Amino acid sequence: MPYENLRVERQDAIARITFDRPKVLNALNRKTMEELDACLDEAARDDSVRALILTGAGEKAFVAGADIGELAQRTPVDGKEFSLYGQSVLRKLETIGKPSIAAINGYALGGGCELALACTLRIASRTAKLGQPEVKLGILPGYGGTQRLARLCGRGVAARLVLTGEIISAEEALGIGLVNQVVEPAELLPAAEALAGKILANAPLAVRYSLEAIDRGLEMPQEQGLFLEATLFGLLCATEDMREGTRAFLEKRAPQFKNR
Ligand code: CO8
Repeated sequence: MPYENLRVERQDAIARITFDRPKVLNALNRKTMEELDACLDEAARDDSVRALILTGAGEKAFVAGADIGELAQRTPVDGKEFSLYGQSVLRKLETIGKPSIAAINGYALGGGCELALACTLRIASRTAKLGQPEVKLGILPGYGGTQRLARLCGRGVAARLVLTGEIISAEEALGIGLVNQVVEPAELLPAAEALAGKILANAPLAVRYSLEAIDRGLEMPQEQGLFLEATLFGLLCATEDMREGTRAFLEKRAPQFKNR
């Protein structure tokens, strides 16, 4: 489906979603969130899509946040509604059952940083800048930033970035675990594709349930998370791909996974 503010391209099993409003540094307006919502539904339905890469159009920004022009008009009631809606779209991305990689090519601020946080993994260009500057606008990160940043990088890091609104470099983001890897700008998309390729070489159901165990497990006490892990482990023992993966190892050959 063609979108106004997103570009979606396919490369084999990878769908690349590019946020494409370069005049406003790819800021997220309502239309863009609705398009992302629809695009994720499409990706979820399409079994041939097995990984997502999210990036920004142009050289300057991944996504510079929610659209401040729209934000300025929010009332208390629709501000809450819009925050909940955006959270639900990012939760859809997080729980789609397919790994997503944020290829952060420039500014990832506010809602843009929160978008990256909802992805499974994050690779940044050396020139990228990240931060949660919402407090400078009199708001707080309303797309899950206070929750995901604290879970990913710890309470101290979240408090520092959210309360100061400070914008940090890709290298610093790497140091605090906010991104997984930093590469030269020209290497960003190839690195994201290579990372997706490494995941796609593995048994699809094993990848899917691993993601589920990590994501749902984080919401549970460890005892229950361990039980979930064992249950999903047992489920994978019933798959053809588990037989194939273990047999291929013992026969010293590459496995042929079938997503069954
Ligand atoms: N929204 C709308 N327009 C934007 C945004 C944005 N987030 N960011 C940049 N733009 C526009 C600028 O207004 C400018 O437009 P114009 O050319 O018409 O003047 C154009 O993009 C280029 O930007 P700059 O000229 O400012 O470029 P600089 O290189 O000087 O600066 C910065 C780049 C540092 C990225 C700067 O643009 C900036 O600070 N942008 C805003 C960053 C920000 O505060 N982001 C957080 C927004 S709040 C948020 O994301 C909340 C999420 C939760 C929402 C909850 C539910 C509603």
